[in-house]
Amino acid sequence: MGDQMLRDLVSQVVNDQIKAAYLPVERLTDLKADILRLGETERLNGMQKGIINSRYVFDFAEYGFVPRSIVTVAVKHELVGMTFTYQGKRVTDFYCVGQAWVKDKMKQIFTENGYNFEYIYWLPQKMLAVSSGLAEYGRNNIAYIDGWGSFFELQTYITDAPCGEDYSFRDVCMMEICDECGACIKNCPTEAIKADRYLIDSEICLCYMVESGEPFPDWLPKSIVHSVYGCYRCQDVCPKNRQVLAEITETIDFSEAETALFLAGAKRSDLPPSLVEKIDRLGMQDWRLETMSKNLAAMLAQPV
Ligand code: B12
Repeated sequence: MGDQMLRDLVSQVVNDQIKAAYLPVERLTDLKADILRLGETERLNGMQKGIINSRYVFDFAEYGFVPRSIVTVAVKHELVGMTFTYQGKRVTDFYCVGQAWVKDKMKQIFTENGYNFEYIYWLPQKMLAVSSGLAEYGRNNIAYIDGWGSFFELQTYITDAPCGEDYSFRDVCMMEICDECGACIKNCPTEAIKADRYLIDSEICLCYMVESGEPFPDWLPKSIVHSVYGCYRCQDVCPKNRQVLAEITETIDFSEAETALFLAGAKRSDLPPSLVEKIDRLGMQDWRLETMSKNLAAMLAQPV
């Protein structure tokens, strides 16, 4: 009865853009052991040690209920092209648009049925997605779903709704195609993806520098910055993403005046309504606007 109930509740949000998988919370203990073992057997950088030892949540006491299941949800990204024009130059990019309503809707459904339900970002999301059968790792250390490529958000929740026995759990695995391909390794602009290990060197991954509010480090050639949002170099050469990237149909053009506002570091409250409408279409969060200026400046400084 219980496990059917959990599935029924989650199925209210599942559609062709949203997939879900479930695990009993005890399975997280198995994953935790694997993760902590990593700390002993792998050369982890400071970021990875910090995540494994201090960020990942394995103790749920603060949530005020005893969780019985973990629900992992994958929400397909809609890819929307963007162009920025400034002083005669035009640079292109794209944005991964999410579906902001999913988290609130899930919480509402579970709460209305008498269960506790909490979203937790700091769970090992890719590992949960892969071990529950929702996704597979790619060589670039992000997760892939057949037909969606790597363009989706992972969401992880705990609930006291029981999971039952009808779930799948497997060892983490990488897509077979990655054994021979190596395209992401070759195309990584900072050589963060290593041929001899599945973990990337996350501290030199361009995304990290692009997403950070800090100025670019001196060693980083600004000419490799190509996105206001992160880095796509390992994803845009991936054969598993070819189809999804070919399907981009909508593009939002930011005019000279709008691009100038971004370059000046304007906050949301400084933007005219027509521009707010565009960034809301993309679901661009405020912290993205904070890093926009430095990233756009680097993109626009490149020769045409
Ligand atoms: C820190 C972080 C980053 C860092 C470091 C990423 C990294 N790959 O190391 C930076 C800032 C660089 C980053 C970049 C990006 N990120 Co990020 N990031 C995270 C975050 C917060 C934690 C991931 C992490 O570093 N965990 C610690 C490490 C040690 O764990 P791990 O990488 O999973 O490694 C495990 C495996 O190696 C596994 N393992 C053990 N044995 C074996 C054996 C085999 C064979 C394999 C394959 C694995 C394996 O055990 C390890 C421990 O869990 C997650 C959210 C979350 N809560 O999980 C999002 C997340 C992974 N990021 C996400 C995204 C979208 C991105 C970007 C694509 C954003 C962008 N467009 O620029 C890029 C992709 C860059 C890349 N190639 O990874 C998504 C990924 C969705 C997906 N399709 O997988 C996530 C899940 C956020 C979300 N909620 O959607 N990210």
